[in-house]
Amino acid sequence: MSNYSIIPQPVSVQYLDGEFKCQGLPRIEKGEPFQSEAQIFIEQLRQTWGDGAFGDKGFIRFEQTGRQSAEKYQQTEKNQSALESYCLEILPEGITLKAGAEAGAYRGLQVLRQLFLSGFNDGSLTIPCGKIEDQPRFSWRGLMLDCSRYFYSVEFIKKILDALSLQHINIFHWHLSDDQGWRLPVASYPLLTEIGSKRREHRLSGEFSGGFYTETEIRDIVSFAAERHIEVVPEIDLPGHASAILAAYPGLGCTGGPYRVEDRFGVFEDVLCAGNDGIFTLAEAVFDTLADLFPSRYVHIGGDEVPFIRWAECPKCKKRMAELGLDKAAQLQSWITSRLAQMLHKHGKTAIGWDEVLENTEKFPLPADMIVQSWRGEEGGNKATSLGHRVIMSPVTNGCYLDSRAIDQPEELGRLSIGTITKGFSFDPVTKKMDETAALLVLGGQGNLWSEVIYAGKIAEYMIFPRICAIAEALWSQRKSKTAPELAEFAGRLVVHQSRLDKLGLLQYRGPLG
Ligand code: TNX
Repeated sequence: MSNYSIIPQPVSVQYLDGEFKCQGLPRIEKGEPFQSEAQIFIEQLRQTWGDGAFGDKGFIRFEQTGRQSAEKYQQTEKNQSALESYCLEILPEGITLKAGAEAGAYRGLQVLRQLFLSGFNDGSLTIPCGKIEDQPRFSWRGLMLDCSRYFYSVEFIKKILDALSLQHINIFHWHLSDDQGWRLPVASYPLLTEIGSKRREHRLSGEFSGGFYTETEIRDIVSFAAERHIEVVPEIDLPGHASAILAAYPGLGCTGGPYRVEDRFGVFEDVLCAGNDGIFTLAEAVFDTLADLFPSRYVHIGGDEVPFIRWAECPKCKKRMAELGLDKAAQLQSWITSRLAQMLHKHGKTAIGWDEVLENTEKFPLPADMIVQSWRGEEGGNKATSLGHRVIMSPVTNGCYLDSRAIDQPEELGRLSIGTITKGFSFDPVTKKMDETAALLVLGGQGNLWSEVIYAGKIAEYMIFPRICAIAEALWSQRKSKTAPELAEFAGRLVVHQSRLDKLGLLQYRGPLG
């Protein structure tokens, strides 16, 4: 190893003379601070190399520099990046990790894990000496995993979360409902999981398949993620993409059904009936459950791809429109969005919605604190920030859609569009149209993996890795210029990094960067 080849690129890397060398993996200092982070780090090393790999020499020491309390930095997301800053000093006599807070210690340890993954060979560790100082550009660096179109096991989700944290991904956006399956147990609505979690699977000759996560499993995932300083943001998609809800409770639709948990993919005309108060009773029960299970400050309420045709023809929806003084059925969506956001306020949560929530808001403007996730391009982000909303950028046009093909070849896995590694590397969540004020409203961005054709976890790995590495670099690294030599430099680091990901047992795309 002649250079570190860290992904995402740290703020500053300074090489020093000499090497840190030891037989076996180095021992780690016991005692405060950062014990929980150290413990996870040891488990990660053990996972890769087994118990026998630890030697009795070498040393990693932790230092806490001027404690940064989360409370102090809570006011703005920008300042939160200070909580994730760290400094690593690698000298011949030992390694020192300095951080002000636990999150920073974890990020620093993941960089060390990267250096171990490439520097530990044949039972001995060699790392060039140097000093790394680092902190993130954005506080929101996410991956969305669609667990509705296909259901993934708890073990698989943990594997992915652990691997994501190697590149400092800190948000797991968990898509828990869609037309093809409902994954959240809600005590007062048992049919959501009894009926809504299973669908016909044509790949298995029409057998019913699916599943849901139990409360215990959800808490397990949330705490597994929290130990890795990843926040889990649940999404329940309302009022569209709701076939699974309607199959369970047909009275919540405009026509009364019959409905089925969809076994096809696309956008369906049957959505929750805007004239039926029962949809808010259901939402309240869902939000109660989410508030109990997820400590996150945020709940994603979806809002994408809602056809208005049923509302336009439904007597109950027409009555609602008249009561509210609306001129078109589409405006019912913004009414629903603002009610849901207010309901979440009572739980102390902030709503996030896909960029469609910006539309038809003439009568019911979006609640000021609502966060918009731009996906159809950058326009949603531009418009939302111009209205003063915070945004999460994950435009399909900029390499953020991991269900797209990594290269434009018919043999490649994926669908709908092309999302190359180069595009992900070049992605900047702050668009050219945003001024300085708008830029301050950009929390960060995400890679999104929709799973219509991702029927196995192994395929999901291939779609996520290594594209998420390019996206993580775009979200963490301070560098905004993405010229050809910079891409070539990234490509060099990526070769080294992919061999690390191999050691974690991940199936990866290895074709052209595009
Ligand atoms: C659009 S992105 C959707 C999803 C699909 C995806 C396929 C978004 C908010 N909605 O329902 O799975 O396209 O790329």
